[in-house]
Amino acid sequence: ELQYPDRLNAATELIDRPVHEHGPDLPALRTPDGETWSYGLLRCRANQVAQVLTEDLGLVPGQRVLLRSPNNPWAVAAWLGVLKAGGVAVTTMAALRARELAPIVERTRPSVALVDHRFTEEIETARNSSLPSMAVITHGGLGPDDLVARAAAKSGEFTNVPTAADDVALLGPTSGSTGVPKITMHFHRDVLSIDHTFGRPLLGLGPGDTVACSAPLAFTFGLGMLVVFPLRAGACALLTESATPPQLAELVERQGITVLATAPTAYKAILRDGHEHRLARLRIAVSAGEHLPQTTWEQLRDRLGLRVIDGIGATELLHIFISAAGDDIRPGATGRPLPGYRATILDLDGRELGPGEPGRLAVIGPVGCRYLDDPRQFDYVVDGWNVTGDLFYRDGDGYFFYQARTDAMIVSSGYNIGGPEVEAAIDTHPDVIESGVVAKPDPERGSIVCAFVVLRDGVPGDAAKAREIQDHVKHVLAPYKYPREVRFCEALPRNTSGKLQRFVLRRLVTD
Ligand code: 3SK
Repeated sequence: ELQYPDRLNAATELIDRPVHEHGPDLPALRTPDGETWSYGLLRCRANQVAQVLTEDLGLVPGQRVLLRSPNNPWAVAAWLGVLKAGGVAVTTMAALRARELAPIVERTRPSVALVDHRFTEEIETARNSSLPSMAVITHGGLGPDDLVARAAAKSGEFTNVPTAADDVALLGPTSGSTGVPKITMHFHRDVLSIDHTFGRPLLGLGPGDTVACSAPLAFTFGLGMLVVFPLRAGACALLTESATPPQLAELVERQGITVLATAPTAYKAILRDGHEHRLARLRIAVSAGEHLPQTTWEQLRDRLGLRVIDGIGATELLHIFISAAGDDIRPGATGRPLPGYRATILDLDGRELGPGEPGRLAVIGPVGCRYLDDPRQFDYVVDGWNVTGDLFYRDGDGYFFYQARTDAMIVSSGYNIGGPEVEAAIDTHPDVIESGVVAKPDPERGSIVCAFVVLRDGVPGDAAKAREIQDHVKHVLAPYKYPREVRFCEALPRNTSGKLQRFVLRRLVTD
């Protein structure tokens, strides 16, 4: 059982305490082009952000601040500054379009948005349609109103708001299998508890480590790996705005990375292209976001002696809750629950199933699953147990084995993509009558988004039309959600009450 004091501000533990313990000069953040922020500089910038929020923008504790940026040092300073000011960070991925941002803005009602200056257009569109009163402040731009200029005018000293351990620190939107985002709520103590359950025991980071992770900070996998775990340990994080698998491998070699965290797709691509020698000096490799095939794990072990820490996590529970590491590895299994977590397998009526019987994975632990004002809370959280959309079975020794998703969520290269959301985007194309979207198994990406599309009479379903539909989706939604395969058909399979029979489409893509 983890005990925290009643008054707890996670930012105090993540940046003020490390400066106090290790001094201000240790490197905290680095970028591939050579920028380095020490712990002292990061603390100063975070304090300045907190001052700008409270003094210039009138933020009061409990108000929400939307964050939108690729991974860079100002994004980390903004996140820490919000927590220091007692605000609630609403994290959004830079790739999201106005159509995806608008429901998040509407549901979370932030007073302020701190946005990388290259990513303002879509958030301004969402603001104008959903919450005109939200102030949009850029960072990294040149104007006098930019956060960087405003921060420079502040002293860099700030007394953190003494939030309660159970005050909300973070609102993390999930993709939602129905296309309507659910907004998960996490407390200050939750942010620290993932370090107790995963960071410290499994990574054992220290000031000599530099961590690289391909996940965005807005995905809690990235937040844990690049902010919470390294800062708590006095380690350094390499922040990359984007990196393909070969670029990631090169960075690992060139930047002396000791810990790498990415999705199985990247490990597979690195192995396929023969770049694995670039990972030779890694101390630890972590894989999450999707199922890691046993062959990929074995190839990394055989070629490099690297025993990848595989894990499954969820935005709902902030980070990884089942993992395999060290010698506690059973081939083919995702692993066992981390200390502090319990997991079980349920049938459709919520009854517990025995070893070998596949069913829905349910998890309970120190991080509770809470959705912001959402009746789906009662479907997904039962007696404190988070009932996931993953089909697993367990063996007699308590190892959990992944089988499939149980809902319309598609997990591709570690990204969660709601099938109905992609269908809705395709259906806005003027030549489309309707569409059905399913996951197609893919050796590289785990799954790809495959769309079955019914076109208007007389419109030819050829390669040019498929490309046009793909470009249309990339324009309407975050580009990673586009259907990599488009198949045209006369009609979609529906049951007698008109419901789309996705299982028929799934059969077509797996046969
Ligand atoms: O998808 C996952 O496995 C994951 C891992 C860590 C944190 C969050 C998530 C969703």
